[in-house]
Amino acid sequence: MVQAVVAVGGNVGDVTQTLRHAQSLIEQQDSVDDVRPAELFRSVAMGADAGESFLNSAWVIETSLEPLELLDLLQRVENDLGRTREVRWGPRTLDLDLIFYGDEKFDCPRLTVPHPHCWYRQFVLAPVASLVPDFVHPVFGLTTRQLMERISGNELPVGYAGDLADDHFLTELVSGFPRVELRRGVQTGDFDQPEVSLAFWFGSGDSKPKSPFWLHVPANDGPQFVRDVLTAACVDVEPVG
Ligand code: A4P
Ligand code: MG
Repeated sequence: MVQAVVAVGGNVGDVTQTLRHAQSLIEQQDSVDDVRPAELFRSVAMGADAGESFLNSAWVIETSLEPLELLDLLQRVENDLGRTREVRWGPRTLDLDLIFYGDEKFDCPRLTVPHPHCWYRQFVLAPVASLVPDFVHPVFGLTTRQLMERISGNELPVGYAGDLADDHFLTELVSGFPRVELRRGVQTGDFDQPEVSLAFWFGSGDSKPKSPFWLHVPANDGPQFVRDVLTAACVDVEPVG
């Protein structure tokens, strides 16, 4: 048996009910021993077309399924419970993302584990850290609680660099995010210090520093990408009482 961690959420219909239903479908599988859910959190939607606010939570699943078999199961349950895929990051009844599969690292076209975007998203980290606070992220070497603390303090230090980095553009953009403290000219090694929580690389992906905390900003959708990451990192999620 492996302990897998799944981030769950939705923003269409009765999400609490959909999540309960999804959990029961997973629990019915012979290959699943146990599903342990976190409490629910409400979060501002990340993504220009994402719609209303989300309810997010997480599950710890004890399973004998291999990683791709588990992904198949999660996608089957998403589809059975009315998930459609018209818009990337669009509104959804149910999203089930595999965050951790034990402490394995896995990368193929259909599946990357640990989930490559989990580390800057409060709507993933808050429920995951409430379930498995001492679990160590296999790539970052930090516990889920430490990852949550990195982005949820009073200030969020954000670095940026790269040959296309534009000070004016970033200063304007982050003005909507009061917790952000901009640090320019950041170097890869700065991530070994606690001074920078996340950093954007503007320019070719080939020249991007290798540290996993760097986010490569896509040339065609830069402003929206930065806004989405900052929304996920800085806008606090609220437990639903
Ligand atoms: N895939 C690769 N790795 C994984 C993984 N670890 N877990 C592939 C799950 N799927 C993985 O996903 C697209 C493809 O990613 C799949 O075919 C799978 O093979 P999808 O579920 O079909 O589409 P998606 O959900 O739109 O994409 P994705 O990347 O899962 O979106 P995100 O990153 O989950 O963003 N705002 C708030 N507040 N709360 C949210 O939960 N979620 C999203 C979706 C946007 N805004 C949100 C929230
Ligand atoms: Mg998904």
